[in-house]
Amino acid sequence: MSRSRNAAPDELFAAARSGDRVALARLLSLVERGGPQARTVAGIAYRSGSEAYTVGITGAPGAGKSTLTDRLIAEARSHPWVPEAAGTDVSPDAAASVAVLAVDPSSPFTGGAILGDRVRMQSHALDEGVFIRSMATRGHLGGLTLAVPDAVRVLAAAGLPLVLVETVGVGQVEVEVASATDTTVVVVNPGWGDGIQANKAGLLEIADLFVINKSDRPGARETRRDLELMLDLTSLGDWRPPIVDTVAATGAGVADLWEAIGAHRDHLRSKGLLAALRRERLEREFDRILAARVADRVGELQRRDGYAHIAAKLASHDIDPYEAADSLLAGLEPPAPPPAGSGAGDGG
Ligand SMILES: Nc1nc2c(ncn2[C@@H]2O[C@H](COP(=O)(O)OP(=O)(O)OP(=O)(O)O)[C@@H](O)[C@H]2O)c(=O)[nH]1
Ligand SMILES: [Mg+2]
Repeated sequence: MSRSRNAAPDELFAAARSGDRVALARLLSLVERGGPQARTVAGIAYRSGSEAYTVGITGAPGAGKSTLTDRLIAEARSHPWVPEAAGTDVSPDAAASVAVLAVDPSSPFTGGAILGDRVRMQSHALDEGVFIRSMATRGHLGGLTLAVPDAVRVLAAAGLPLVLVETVGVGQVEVEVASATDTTVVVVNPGWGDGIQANKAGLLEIADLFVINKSDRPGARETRRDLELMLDLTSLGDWRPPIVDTVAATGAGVADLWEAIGAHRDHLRSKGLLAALRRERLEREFDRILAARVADRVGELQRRDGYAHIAAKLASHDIDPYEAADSLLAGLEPPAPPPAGSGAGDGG
């Protein structure tokens, strides 16, 4: 156990692939913490080329996401999928495992909500094939929107074929995290206007599937009607998000939900859409990293001595704000290439 404390990342990966959960937890902690070690770990995971199928579960606080996730774990364990591409050194146990990432973008530290999530998923505490991990923002550049894909790739590289990502809340970051999955499940509750709230929060656009959880309460039919109406008004591709009624508290409807998730996965796979979707996602991730890097560089420029000089010239009306920005940004540009014939070229 204490062995993983000082182990190098590739040793940790080897251990994680053979089923060592302490090693896996350590890898995820490294990713979450950010910094050079996170980069090393994320790099190894990325280059392994391993992919896990990801299912995002999102919706308003208290909608029943964790209870539902707990039920989905049971479904996934009793009807495991064939892994996409587990490595040869992955133990069979790992290949039939399920990982859960409980993500709370709103709280910088592991707080009450996540503790509650853990409690709600306690029924799998003794199942070696279930790996539950909560994630909050730490030092990761670009926050959780970037840390979650890294974490997913670490899980995939460890041989886990399926990752359920529960995100708490309905803000922009949550929507981004939740939609960065292969299948996105949006959970709503019965009651007047819940479907409309989901629409307002931007959840309608990201949903591959709707769940009306707590259908034991009145209003489920009206909520379904609202959602259908809104879907009618949305321009959809060749996938119309199905709406599944569940009572996560009892497990009713959860088998249908698992089936619907599988149907969406089959749809993506059969049309070659899955590869395209992942590629698009990767490009977005690249753009985000780029934007975060540039923002870092801008901050750096603002802290330089030259900044005060430019600001002073701006204040005395010697330069206008655009010129001020341009002269600061000039520091971002790469050094000019050597003039032709200087001998520093590629020879020839
Ligand atoms: N009546 C009823 N209650 C439910 C159902 N599913 C969950 N609950 C209850 O709803 C409450 C919230 O459930 P959670 O699973 O924690 O909801 P959540 O969406 O994960 O909540 P946050 O993570 O805090 O956003 C709990 O008290 C559950 O027992 C259901 O189908 N019917
Ligand atoms: Mg929860």
